[in-house]
Amino acid sequence: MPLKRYGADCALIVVDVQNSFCPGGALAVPGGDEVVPLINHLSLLFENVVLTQDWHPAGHISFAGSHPGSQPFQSVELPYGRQTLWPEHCVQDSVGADFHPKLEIQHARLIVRKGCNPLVDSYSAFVEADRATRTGLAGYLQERGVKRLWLAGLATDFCVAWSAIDACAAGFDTTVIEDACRAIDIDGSLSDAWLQMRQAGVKRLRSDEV
Ligand code: VGL
Ligand code: ZN
Repeated sequence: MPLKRYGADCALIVVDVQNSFCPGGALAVPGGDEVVPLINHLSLLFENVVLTQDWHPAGHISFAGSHPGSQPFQSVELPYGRQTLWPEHCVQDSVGADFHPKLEIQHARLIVRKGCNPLVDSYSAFVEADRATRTGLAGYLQERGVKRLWLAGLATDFCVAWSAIDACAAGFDTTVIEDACRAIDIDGSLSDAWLQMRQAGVKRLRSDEV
């Protein structure tokens, strides 16, 4: 294998590049598929790549259809806090949950599936929305000596942002590659997310600076 620019103490986390979040999908992020060639290219710089996969059971609590009388993109109060309701997306074993067919990262080491608890969502690849249940990703990375993370994928203002903020909180030096992400952007969620990421200590780079 040729020497990678980013070695054993670095990892690229590729967040939720799945059909449901790409044009034609149930929760399509505008331009979601545009990140695929760039992420394929970036992945070649990294010895360690982790993929995340939103992976909900049918009838998941984050689906508007699970809350009679409600509509997608509304928010509701749940036992663990406020939850935005979404169209049904990334149902386990469905085409929507598959990775985009052009995503090509044969050397990815680990796939983290999240949002598997029917009663708790998980935007973050590290900690579920109850803010207590951990996915094990931080432990995996720490055991392997990874100290620096770069994030790319979908959506900037939800799963990328929450994962990046939790990565910082877990002690990783964390950078989001902004043009390798696309956002949902509802009610100012994108500018809020960048503000919260900055306050948490997340760095922001363009892919040509990586
Ligand atoms: C996501 C909304 C619901 C994401 C996942 O990947 O950003 N957004 N589930
Ligand atoms: Zn989801």
